[in-house]
Amino acid sequence: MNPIPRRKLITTGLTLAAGASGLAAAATLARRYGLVPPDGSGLYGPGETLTYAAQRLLTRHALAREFSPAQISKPPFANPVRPLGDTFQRLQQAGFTDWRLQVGGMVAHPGSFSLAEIKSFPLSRQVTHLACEEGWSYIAEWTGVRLSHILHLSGALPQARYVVYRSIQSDWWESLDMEDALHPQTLVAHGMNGADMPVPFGGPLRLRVPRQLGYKSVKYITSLLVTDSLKGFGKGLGSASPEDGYAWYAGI
Ligand SMILES: Nc1nc2c(c(=O)[nH]1)N[C@H]1C(S)=C(S)[C@@H](COP(=O)(O)O)O[C@H]1N2
Ligand SMILES: [Mo]
Repeated sequence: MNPIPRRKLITTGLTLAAGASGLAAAATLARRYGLVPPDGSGLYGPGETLTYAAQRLLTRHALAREFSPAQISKPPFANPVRPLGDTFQRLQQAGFTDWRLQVGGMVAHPGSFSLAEIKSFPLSRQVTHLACEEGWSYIAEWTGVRLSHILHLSGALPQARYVVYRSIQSDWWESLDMEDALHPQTLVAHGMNGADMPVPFGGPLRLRVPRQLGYKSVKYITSLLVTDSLKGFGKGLGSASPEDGYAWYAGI
């Protein structure tokens, strides 16, 4: 079956339902096609569902815009980062040689990678825009390995639906559906503007998700967990963001 007409059909259905009988009807339709985000219930649930479902149907495989090196912002803006704590400082003093990225959950080969291993993996680069929901943004060059490469190496199982990622800052955690996790521009980034990732920007290791708002690009990542359900994580809304009133899906 050719998926495109079907996708058009469903999207048209969603739009018509939203127009004719409100968001709740559109959400019911989205549910039927398995296009409900983890924060798709509750007060803002129908709106979140419509956004997510429409994006997934319309912008599949779309790439975030890439810029030329001449467009890189100087100096790039960095959000102020809270003090990172003793464990981080110890790792930093040792040049991050002991920094590891754990990979677990629904993978054939759970384990961990050192920073050096991650740096030895095939390098991707992109000049993209990072936008904070609070209004500031900048363009930078990011280098790193595709998240998809790490997921393939680890043998992510076919039942996988989401990847949860955590930071050494334990209150920052996020997740992506497999479409964004396997997206070619989604990187485990260790470099920025031609140098190692600076600490204020998330060094030594940061997830970079250029198709979503800045808060999905979590800094200081320490683990990836592959799962088929987000129910067991935090309040079950998919990440820390919806617990603070932000959307789980922050597509731009
Ligand atoms: N670990 C961690 N990751 C984080 C944050 C943070 O405070 N801690 N802030 C997030 C938010 S809200 C944004 S907008 C971006 C900001 O990235 P920047 O400092 O490169 O501008 O990082 C995101 N990742
Ligand atoms: Mo942000």
